Amino acid sequence: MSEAMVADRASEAAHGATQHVDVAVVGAGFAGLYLVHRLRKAGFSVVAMDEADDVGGTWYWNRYPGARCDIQTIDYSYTFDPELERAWTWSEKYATQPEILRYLGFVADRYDLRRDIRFGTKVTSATWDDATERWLLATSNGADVSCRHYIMATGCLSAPKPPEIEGVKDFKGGIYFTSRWPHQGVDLRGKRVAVIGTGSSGIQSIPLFAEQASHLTVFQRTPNFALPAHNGPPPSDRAALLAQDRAAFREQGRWSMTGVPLPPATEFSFQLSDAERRERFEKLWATGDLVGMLTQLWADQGNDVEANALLAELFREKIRSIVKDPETAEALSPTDHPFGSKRPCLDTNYYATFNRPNVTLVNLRKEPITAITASGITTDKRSVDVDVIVFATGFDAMTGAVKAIHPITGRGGKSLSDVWADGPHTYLGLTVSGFPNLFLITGPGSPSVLSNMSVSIEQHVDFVVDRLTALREAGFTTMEATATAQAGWARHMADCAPLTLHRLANTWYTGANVPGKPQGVMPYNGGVGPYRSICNEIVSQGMLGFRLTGPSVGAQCNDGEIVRLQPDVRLVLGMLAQMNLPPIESMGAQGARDFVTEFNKSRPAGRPVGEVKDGTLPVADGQLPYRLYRPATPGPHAIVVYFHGGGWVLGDELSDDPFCRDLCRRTGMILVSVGYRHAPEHRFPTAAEDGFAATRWIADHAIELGGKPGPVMVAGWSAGANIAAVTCQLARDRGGPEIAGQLLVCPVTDCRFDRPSYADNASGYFLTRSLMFWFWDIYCSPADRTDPRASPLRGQLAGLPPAYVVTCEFDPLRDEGIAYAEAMQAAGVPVEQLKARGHFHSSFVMVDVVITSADGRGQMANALRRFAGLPQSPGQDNQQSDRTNFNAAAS
Ligand code: N01
Repeated sequence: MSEAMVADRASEAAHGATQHVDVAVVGAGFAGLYLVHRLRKAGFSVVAMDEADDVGGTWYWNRYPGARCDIQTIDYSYTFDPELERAWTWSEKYATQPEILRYLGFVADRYDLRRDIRFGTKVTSATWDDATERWLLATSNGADVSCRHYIMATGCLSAPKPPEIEGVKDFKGGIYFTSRWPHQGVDLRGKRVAVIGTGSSGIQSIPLFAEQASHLTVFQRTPNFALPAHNGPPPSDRAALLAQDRAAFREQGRWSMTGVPLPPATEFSFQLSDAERRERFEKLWATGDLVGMLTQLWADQGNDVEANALLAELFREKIRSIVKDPETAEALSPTDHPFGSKRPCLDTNYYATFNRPNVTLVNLRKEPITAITASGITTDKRSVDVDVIVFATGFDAMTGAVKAIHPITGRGGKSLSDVWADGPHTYLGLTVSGFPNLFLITGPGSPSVLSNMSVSIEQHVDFVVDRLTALREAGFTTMEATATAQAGWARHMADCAPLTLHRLANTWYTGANVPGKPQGVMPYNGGVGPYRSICNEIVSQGMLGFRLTGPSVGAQCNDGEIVRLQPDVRLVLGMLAQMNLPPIESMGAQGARDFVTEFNKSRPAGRPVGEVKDGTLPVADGQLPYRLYRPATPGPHAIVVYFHGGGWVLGDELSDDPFCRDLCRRTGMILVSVGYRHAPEHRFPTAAEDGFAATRWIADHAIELGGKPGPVMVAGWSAGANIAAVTCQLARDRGGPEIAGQLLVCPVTDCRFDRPSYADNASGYFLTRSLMFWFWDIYCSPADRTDPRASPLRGQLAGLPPAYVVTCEFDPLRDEGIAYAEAMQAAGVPVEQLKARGHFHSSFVMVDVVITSADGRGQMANALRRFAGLPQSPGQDNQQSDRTNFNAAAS
């Protein structure tokens, strides 16, 4: 932009005439600065506004003693310009607030950004004008602004939360908020100081307050997990990695789950001994790496309550070893939330501070604050007189940062506050249906605060500026998320919930810290890399979910949902696609078997059960191997006879090992996985007859196997479910054994291939139509296929045992599974169905890989227990019950 234009704009602002720009930005922090830089480079006229007197955003306001970042500064930096990276060197592993502020000032100077920023200026309202297709902004200082696009770079933690305690105004001493710390600092020497709040701000500042105050009283409602930062110079190993290949290092961060290039742990908690787990923990404790502690101990630490409880206990041990007074140590030990579900803190001497004679901890769980008085703070057990109260009570996070700033009125006079009355609704955390040309940088529904913010900010800014540029080139003037896309994103966010334990804590992530705020996990927990790939896919699919309009080009709307798969299924399928495997059917039977054996070696080992025992059982013309899984609980147990998947050609009694272990643990029953014989060596009806014979033998030898005598259950997956279904028909017709119930997971039930699921899911979901053709060809000649022992849907269905039928949306076998369930029901068989949305054929057997299928396996386990006449197992049926499991694991 020419100097003359800048001068014009400045004079417009000064004289109160409306300032016309292409893009207006609120905020001059990390996001706002990069926006101004990129928009300008792309040729847009831009103005940014910030209430503060200078750049910095959150780092301008949060100047309390001890304020630092908690992502290593090597990662918490801009990466868009290698020259900038070379021009700035951080002095510490976790930089202090003054250094970060200096960095942002340096960036502003380097790119001459301040000339397009109006400081000391608040936007007081924003209104969309349909006629001009522009946003009109009223400001607190100088000219109003008219802009085509309006971008909120307001940060996630910029609206401080009120203290919500009676009597604050009566207090005669000094009151300070960590989030609005006076620029000139506060002299606490010799003062009696109270701090309310023990989140990151409290935990960082308390040790420094304690060094100055004559006495410090810490009022703690919820103890938090804190890890020593061990601050110092940036670690040489990571600096060397960066120096070695800066571009690769940064790219790895962009595609990682957290925005930090650290490989996640691959071994599971149950694969490590106590000593190994402790060693890993001690190493990270000594390193002081928060992201490492959150991701690198064991693979299930972030999504499994029991695995997480092991880690939480190691933290509590540390607290007990540092804090001398046992009662104080206990009060400081978090037990009400899993580690990582609330933002853990990085500290310097936090726990040791409570050994100082001038520091007292007041546990508000035992003695709540009743009031703030003229002289101090009163709980229901004591009054503490103080000279200063520091509120480290946090923020109205994510939505407060957008809503609290000013009224935003979109299309048709709709207010954003009304639209968000029951919680934030967004598409990608970036746009809101009904609010054209409005963008939220790192808004609710994007990885934002669950990631390295600098990486997420750059990704959002790049996405927005690239889209605005493409829009301009194509002649479009508006861009708006559709209602369908937005609803789909909400569903995808809900689908992501089981991937982490954030839903189990009452935190600012969920809105629970603000009384009356609607609750739900607000940031996207599906990972930075996956989120980036979704954004890219939106573009490659012609701006899926956006309506674009322009005066000369009309309207374009490619409506739809961007992610219909479960989030982890999407990742698994993406990885399989990247492997570029030849079709399994091209490998030949033995080649395919070898492939499956090799492939299974890389999956997570199954979880421990009481006992695993191999044996053989007789059938008419030979012996079949089996593997028995016994629960750790005292027997005798009910027995489930299990048939593995593999299209009657592949697999064996070990090939569904993790699934069998999981069902054994969840049901508390014995699983006997049968090694029935395969085609082409043994074609139809060998597998079917083996299944029946094995079930009869197992039922007859239940007591020998340590099981309960009486009816057994049968279960199977895919072709194994076909055998289970056939076994139930044969047992009914051949005088037993008695079967109490059948669990059929993605069963093959018919030899017809013209149901819609065969067309819908013909390829791309691992089990393909052509693979099914191949299986059928190897197993069974066309003439035999209508035999109910091959196609149980064609058999008599009355009088079969109760069934639980599981089908997956993205599976060629979906419709025949549903058809079998419906036909059995029509024949009077009690049937329950689980139609698994977003899942594929292998979802339920990929234990500890497809995390979102765990809930379904819990439901299957409860179905088996119902068949056996056993009470329902608590904590199996839905995610809510994770709370119950968490409480059990924590106690
Ligand atoms: O705020 P918080 P914060 N009576 O909400 C307590 C980032 N950050 O400013 O947990 C009594 O975490 C509240 O108790 P409870 C970081 O992402 C980063 O500390 O609601 N107590 C809690 O203990 C962080 O997570 C850094 O029961 C009351 C505390 O106040 C986020 O900002 C540094 C209360 C608030 O903790 C927010 O951190 C600082 C009441 N009425 C912040 N109301 C870095 O290191 C609230 N509390 C980068």
